[in-house]
Amino acid sequence: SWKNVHFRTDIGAKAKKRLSAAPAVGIIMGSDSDLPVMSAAADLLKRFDIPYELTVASAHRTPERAGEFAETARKRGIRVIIAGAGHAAHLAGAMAAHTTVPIIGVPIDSSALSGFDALLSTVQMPPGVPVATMAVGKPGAKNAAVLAAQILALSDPGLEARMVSYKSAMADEVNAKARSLEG
Ligand code: RP5
Repeated sequence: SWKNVHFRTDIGAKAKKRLSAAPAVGIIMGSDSDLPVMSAAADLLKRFDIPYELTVASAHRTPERAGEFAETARKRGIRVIIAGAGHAAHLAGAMAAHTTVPIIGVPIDSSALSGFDALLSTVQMPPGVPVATMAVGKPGAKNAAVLAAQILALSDPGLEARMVSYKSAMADEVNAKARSLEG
C-alpha cells in the first residue's frame, strides 16, 4: 500500500506518532532522482508535525500507478497532494485529472532547460483543472509544504498555531540579520 512508503528516517516519539497517524498529505514525484528536491517538502511537513506519505510514480512511465495514487487519495484520507516532476512535467496535471483533492505542483529543475519546461508544463493547466504551481526547485518544494500546511491549518487550530510561530521565526531571523548588518 502507499502507506508502506512513509519515510522512516527518524525514530523519535513525535515521529512515531506522526508515522502511526493516517497521512494527510501525499507527496508524489516522477523519479527518485527528484528526491533531493522533494525531500525539502517532506522535511517541512515533519517540522509541522503533519503525517504524510511519499512515493514515486511517473505520468509517462507508470501512468496506471500515478492514476491510482490520485484516484484513491481521498479514500485514504489525503487532503492535499504535492506532485513534483521535471522535463515535460505532467504529473501534477495527471493527479488533477483523477481527483478533487487540491494539487500543488513543484516544477523540478532536472532537465537541460533548468526547469523552465517543467514550470510551463505544470502551470499551464486548462480551465477547470487547476494545479497550484510553486517556484522551480527546492524553494518550490518548501513552499508546497507551507501551502499544504496552511490549507490543513484552516481546520486545525493546533497546526494554525504552529504556522503562526513558523512565520514569526522567519521574521525573527530576518530581524536578527538586519540588526547584525546595522551593527
Ligand atoms: C521526470 O524526468 C522526473 O520527474 C525527473 O525529474 C526527470 C528525470 O527522471 P530520471 O531519468 O532521473 O528517472 O519524469
